[in-house]
Amino acid sequence: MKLYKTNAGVIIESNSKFYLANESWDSLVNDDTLFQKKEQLIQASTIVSSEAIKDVEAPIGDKQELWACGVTYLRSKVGRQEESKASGGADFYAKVYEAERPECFFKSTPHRVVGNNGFVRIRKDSTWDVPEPELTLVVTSSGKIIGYTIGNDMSSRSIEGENPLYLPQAKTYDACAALGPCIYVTDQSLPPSTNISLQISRRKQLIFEGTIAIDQMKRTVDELVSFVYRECSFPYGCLIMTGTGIVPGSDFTLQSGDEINITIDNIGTLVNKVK
Ligand code: DO4
Ligand code: MG
Repeated sequence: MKLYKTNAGVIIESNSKFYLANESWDSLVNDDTLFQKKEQLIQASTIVSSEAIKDVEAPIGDKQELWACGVTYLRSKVGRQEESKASGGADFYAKVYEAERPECFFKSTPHRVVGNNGFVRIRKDSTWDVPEPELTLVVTSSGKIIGYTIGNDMSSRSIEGENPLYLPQAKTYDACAALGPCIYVTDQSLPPSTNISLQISRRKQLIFEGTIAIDQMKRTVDELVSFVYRECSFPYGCLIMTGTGIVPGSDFTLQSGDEINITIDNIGTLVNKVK
Protein backbone atom coordinates (compact mmCIF):
# COMPACT_ATOMS: atom_id res chain seq x y z
CA MET A 1 0.00 0.00 0.00
CA LYS A 2 1.15 3.55 -0.77
CA LEU A 3 -0.03 6.79 0.84
CA TYR A 4 0.05 10.15 -0.92
CA LYS A 5 -0.49 13.50 0.81
CA THR A 6 -2.55 15.86 -1.34
CA ASN A 7 -4.50 19.03 -0.66
CA ALA A 8 -7.74 17.08 -1.17
CA GLY A 9 -6.73 14.58 1.56
CA VAL A 10 -4.83 11.32 1.83
CA ILE A 11 -4.85 9.06 -1.23
CA ILE A 12 -4.29 5.33 -0.74
CA GLU A 13 -2.91 3.30 -3.65
CA SER A 14 -3.47 -0.44 -3.53
CA ASN A 15 -3.36 -2.91 -6.45
CA SER A 16 -3.20 0.03 -8.90
CA LYS A 17 -6.46 1.50 -7.55
CA PHE A 18 -6.75 4.84 -5.77
CA TYR A 19 -8.91 5.75 -2.78
CA LEU A 20 -9.54 8.97 -0.88
CA ALA A 21 -9.06 8.05 2.78
CA ASN A 22 -11.49 9.01 5.47
CA GLU A 23 -8.72 9.76 7.96
CA SER A 24 -6.20 12.51 8.46
CA TRP A 25 -2.53 12.29 7.48
CA ASP A 26 -1.45 12.84 11.11
CA SER A 27 -3.48 9.91 12.43
CA LEU A 28 -2.46 7.50 9.66
CA VAL A 29 1.30 8.10 9.86
CA ASN A 30 1.34 7.75 13.63
CA ASP A 31 -0.51 4.42 13.71
CA ASP A 32 1.62 1.37 14.60
CA THR A 33 -1.05 -0.89 13.05
CA LEU A 34 -1.37 1.02 9.77
CA PHE A 35 -0.39 -1.89 7.52
CA GLN A 36 -2.78 -4.30 9.28
CA LYS A 37 -5.64 -1.77 8.86
CA LYS A 38 -5.30 -1.65 5.07
CA GLU A 39 -8.59 -3.40 4.17
CA GLN A 40 -10.53 -1.49 6.82
CA LEU A 41 -9.15 1.84 5.54
CA ILE A 42 -10.03 0.99 1.94
CA GLN A 43 -13.57 -0.02 2.95
CA ALA A 44 -14.11 3.39 4.55
CA SER A 45 -12.63 5.30 1.56
CA THR A 46 -14.02 6.67 -1.69
CA ILE A 47 -12.61 5.36 -4.98
CA VAL A 48 -10.96 8.07 -7.12
CA SER A 49 -9.01 8.25 -10.40
CA SER A 50 -5.21 8.27 -10.71
CA GLU A 51 -5.52 12.03 -11.38
CA ALA A 52 -5.80 12.36 -7.60
CA ILE A 53 -2.04 11.90 -7.26
CA LYS A 54 -1.07 14.35 -10.00
CA ASP A 55 -0.12 17.06 -7.50
CA VAL A 56 1.23 15.62 -4.31
CA GLU A 57 2.69 17.33 -1.25
CA ALA A 58 5.76 16.23 0.67
CA PRO A 59 4.76 13.20 2.80
CA ILE A 60 5.43 14.86 6.14
CA GLY A 61 2.91 16.12 8.70
CA ASP A 62 2.95 19.78 9.82
CA LYS A 63 4.06 18.77 13.31
CA GLN A 64 6.67 16.20 12.32
CA GLU A 65 10.45 16.69 12.22
CA LEU A 66 12.86 15.50 9.56
CA TRP A 67 16.10 14.05 10.94
CA ALA A 68 19.04 12.61 9.03
CA CYS A 69 21.92 10.24 9.63
CA GLY A 70 25.27 10.53 7.92
CA VAL A 71 28.45 8.68 7.00
CA THR A 72 26.50 5.41 6.91
CA TYR A 73 28.06 4.25 3.62
CA LEU A 74 31.78 3.96 2.77
CA ARG A 75 31.36 6.33 -0.21
CA SER A 76 30.06 9.07 2.08
CA LYS A 77 32.99 8.65 4.49
CA VAL A 78 35.53 8.85 1.63
CA GLY A 79 33.79 11.84 -0.02
CA ARG A 80 33.70 13.82 3.26
CA GLN A 81 37.32 12.98 4.03
CA GLU A 82 38.31 14.42 0.63
CA GLU A 83 36.26 17.60 1.03
CA SER A 84 37.54 18.33 4.57
CA LYS A 85 41.22 17.41 4.03
CA ALA A 86 42.37 21.06 3.97
CA SER A 87 40.38 22.01 7.09
CA GLY A 88 41.80 19.10 9.12
CA GLY A 89 38.29 17.71 9.62
CA ALA A 90 38.88 14.41 7.76
CA ASP A 91 39.50 12.36 10.93
CA PHE A 92 36.05 13.10 12.29
CA TYR A 93 34.42 11.29 9.37
CA ALA A 94 36.72 8.26 9.67
CA LYS A 95 35.94 8.07 13.40
CA VAL A 96 32.16 8.39 13.11
CA TYR A 97 32.06 5.69 10.41
CA GLU A 98 33.61 3.22 12.88
CA ALA A 99 32.06 4.48 16.12
CA GLU A 100 29.17 2.83 17.94
CA ARG A 101 27.24 6.12 17.93
CA PRO A 102 26.15 7.15 14.40
CA GLU A 103 26.01 10.71 13.13
CA CYS A 104 22.40 11.91 13.57
CA PHE A 105 21.37 15.49 12.92
CA PHE A 106 18.23 17.59 12.76
CA LYS A 107 17.61 18.27 9.08
CA SER A 108 14.42 20.27 8.73
CA THR A 109 11.04 21.46 9.87
CA PRO A 110 8.26 20.58 7.35
CA HIS A 111 8.09 24.08 5.88
CA ARG A 112 11.62 23.76 4.40
CA VAL A 113 10.79 20.44 2.71
CA VAL A 114 9.49 20.24 -0.87
CA GLY A 115 7.52 17.39 -2.44
CA ASN A 116 7.67 15.59 -5.77
CA ASN A 117 8.08 18.08 -8.66
CA GLY A 118 8.96 20.87 -6.20
CA PHE A 119 12.06 23.05 -6.47
CA VAL A 120 15.01 22.38 -4.18
CA ARG A 121 17.53 25.20 -3.65
CA ILE A 122 21.25 25.71 -3.46
CA ARG A 123 22.47 28.35 -1.02
CA LYS A 124 23.60 31.67 -2.48
CA ASP A 125 26.75 31.57 -0.29
CA SER A 126 27.74 28.07 -1.45
CA THR A 127 29.97 27.14 -4.40
CA TRP A 128 29.82 23.33 -4.32
CA ASP A 129 26.48 21.55 -4.00
CA VAL A 130 25.09 18.05 -4.37
CA PRO A 131 21.87 16.14 -3.88
CA GLU A 132 22.04 13.19 -1.48
CA PRO A 133 19.60 10.39 -2.41
CA GLU A 134 18.54 8.64 0.79
CA LEU A 135 16.16 5.94 1.90
CA THR A 136 13.93 7.71 4.42
CA LEU A 137 12.17 5.96 7.31
CA VAL A 138 8.67 6.87 8.43
CA VAL A 139 8.59 6.26 12.17
CA THR A 140 5.68 6.53 14.64
CA SER A 141 5.86 8.12 18.09
CA SER A 142 6.50 4.69 19.60
CA GLY A 143 9.58 4.24 17.36
CA LYS A 144 8.03 1.76 14.91
CA ILE A 145 8.98 1.99 11.21
CA ILE A 146 5.65 1.87 9.36
CA GLY A 147 6.94 2.77 5.92
CA TYR A 148 9.57 4.26 3.67
CA THR A 149 9.88 7.22 1.37
CA ILE A 150 12.57 8.78 -0.83
CA GLY A 151 14.62 11.69 0.46
CA ASN A 152 17.04 14.21 -1.00
CA ASP A 153 19.35 15.67 1.66
CA MET A 154 20.61 18.70 -0.32
CA SER A 155 24.10 19.58 0.88
CA SER A 156 26.65 22.34 0.48
CA ARG A 157 30.02 20.63 0.25
CA SER A 158 31.93 23.94 0.24
CA ILE A 159 30.45 25.00 3.59
CA GLU A 160 30.64 21.54 5.20
CA GLY A 161 34.23 21.08 3.88
CA GLU A 162 35.41 24.42 5.28
CA ASN A 163 34.74 23.33 8.85
CA PRO A 164 32.69 20.36 10.20
CA LEU A 165 31.09 22.77 12.71
CA TYR A 166 29.35 24.44 9.77
CA LEU A 167 27.28 21.29 9.15
CA PRO A 168 23.92 22.85 10.18
CA GLN A 169 24.47 25.66 7.66
CA ALA A 170 25.51 23.19 4.94
CA LYS A 171 22.39 21.12 5.54
CA THR A 172 19.53 23.35 6.70
CA TYR A 173 18.11 26.26 4.72
CA ASP A 174 14.92 26.96 2.75
CA ALA A 175 14.06 24.10 0.33
CA CYS A 176 17.02 22.06 1.61
CA ALA A 177 15.19 18.74 1.40
CA ALA A 178 12.80 16.87 -0.83
CA LEU A 179 10.59 13.93 0.15
CA GLY A 180 8.18 11.81 -1.85
CA PRO A 181 6.33 10.97 -3.91
CA CYS A 182 4.56 8.68 -1.39
CA ILE A 183 5.01 6.52 1.68
CA TYR A 184 5.38 2.85 0.90
CA VAL A 185 3.64 1.17 3.85
CA THR A 186 4.77 -2.35 4.71
CA ASP A 187 5.18 -4.60 7.73
CA GLN A 188 8.33 -6.14 6.21
CA SER A 189 11.94 -4.92 6.08
CA LEU A 190 12.99 -3.83 2.60
CA PRO A 191 14.95 -6.51 0.69
CA PRO A 192 18.74 -5.96 1.14
CA SER A 193 19.11 -5.78 -2.66
CA THR A 194 16.84 -2.70 -2.80
CA ASN A 195 18.56 -0.18 -5.09
CA ILE A 196 18.74 3.57 -4.72
CA SER A 197 19.54 5.31 -8.04
CA LEU A 198 20.36 8.93 -8.74
CA GLN A 199 20.22 10.61 -12.14
CA ILE A 200 21.02 14.27 -12.71
CA SER A 201 20.21 15.96 -16.03
CA ARG A 202 21.22 19.37 -17.32
CA ARG A 203 19.37 20.80 -20.32
CA LYS A 204 17.87 17.31 -20.79
CA GLN A 205 21.33 15.62 -20.98
CA LEU A 206 22.23 13.04 -18.34
CA ILE A 207 25.32 14.39 -16.54
CA PHE A 208 25.56 12.07 -13.55
CA GLU A 209 24.24 8.63 -12.72
CA GLY A 210 24.87 6.31 -9.76
CA THR A 211 23.29 3.34 -7.97
CA ILE A 212 23.83 1.72 -4.58
CA ALA A 213 22.03 -1.13 -2.81
CA ILE A 214 20.86 -0.58 0.76
CA ASP A 215 22.86 -3.61 1.96
CA GLN A 216 25.95 -1.37 1.57
CA MET A 217 24.77 0.66 4.57
CA LYS A 218 27.05 0.11 7.59
CA ARG A 219 24.22 0.60 10.11
CA THR A 220 20.84 -1.08 10.46
CA VAL A 221 17.70 1.05 10.19
CA ASP A 222 16.68 -0.02 13.73
CA GLU A 223 20.02 1.19 15.07
CA LEU A 224 19.48 4.61 13.46
CA VAL A 225 15.94 4.90 14.86
CA SER A 226 17.11 3.91 18.34
CA PHE A 227 19.78 6.65 18.41
CA VAL A 228 17.47 9.38 17.08
CA TYR A 229 14.80 8.37 19.63
CA ARG A 230 17.23 8.00 22.57
CA GLU A 231 16.59 11.35 24.22
CA CYS A 232 14.03 12.93 21.90
CA SER A 233 10.30 12.27 21.86
CA PHE A 234 8.26 12.68 18.68
CA PRO A 235 4.56 12.98 19.62
CA TYR A 236 3.54 12.94 15.94
CA GLY A 237 6.25 10.59 14.67
CA CYS A 238 9.33 11.50 12.70
CA LEU A 239 11.04 10.94 9.34
CA ILE A 240 14.69 9.85 9.27
CA MET A 241 16.99 10.02 6.25
CA THR A 242 19.47 7.14 6.42
CA GLY A 243 22.51 8.66 4.67
CA THR A 244 23.85 8.70 1.15
CA GLY A 245 25.88 6.03 -0.61
CA ILE A 246 26.17 8.05 -3.83
CA VAL A 247 28.46 11.08 -3.95
CA PRO A 248 29.39 12.60 -7.34
CA GLY A 249 33.13 13.27 -7.92
CA SER A 250 34.81 16.45 -6.66
CA ASP A 251 34.46 18.15 -10.07
CA PHE A 252 30.65 18.03 -9.92
CA THR A 253 28.41 20.76 -8.60
CA LEU A 254 24.67 21.30 -9.10
CA GLN A 255 23.41 24.27 -11.09
CA SER A 256 20.12 26.08 -11.27
CA GLY A 257 17.82 24.25 -13.74
CA ASP A 258 19.30 20.78 -13.12
CA GLU A 259 16.77 17.96 -12.77
CA ILE A 260 17.31 15.37 -10.03
CA ASN A 261 15.64 11.95 -10.26
CA ILE A 262 15.94 9.56 -7.32
CA THR A 263 14.45 6.08 -7.64
CA ILE A 264 14.14 3.46 -4.90
CA ASP A 265 12.78 -0.01 -5.67
CA ASN A 266 9.18 -0.52 -4.46
CA ILE A 267 8.74 3.16 -3.55
CA GLY A 268 8.94 5.07 -6.85
CA THR A 269 10.78 8.10 -8.24
CA LEU A 270 11.22 11.50 -6.64
CA VAL A 271 11.70 14.26 -9.26
CA ASN A 272 12.89 17.76 -8.40
CA LYS A 273 14.44 20.69 -10.21
CA VAL A 274 17.01 23.04 -8.75
CA LYS A 275 15.64 26.59 -8.49
O1 DO4 B 1 28.67 14.43 7.94
C1 DO4 B 1 28.07 15.00 7.09
C2 DO4 B 1 26.78 14.62 6.54
C3 DO4 B 1 26.70 13.21 6.08
C4 DO4 B 1 25.49 12.90 5.29
O2 DO4 B 1 24.55 13.67 5.18
C5 DO4 B 1 25.40 11.60 4.61
O3 DO4 B 1 26.33 10.78 4.70
O4 DO4 B 1 24.39 11.36 3.97
MG1 MG C 1 22.97 12.95 3.80
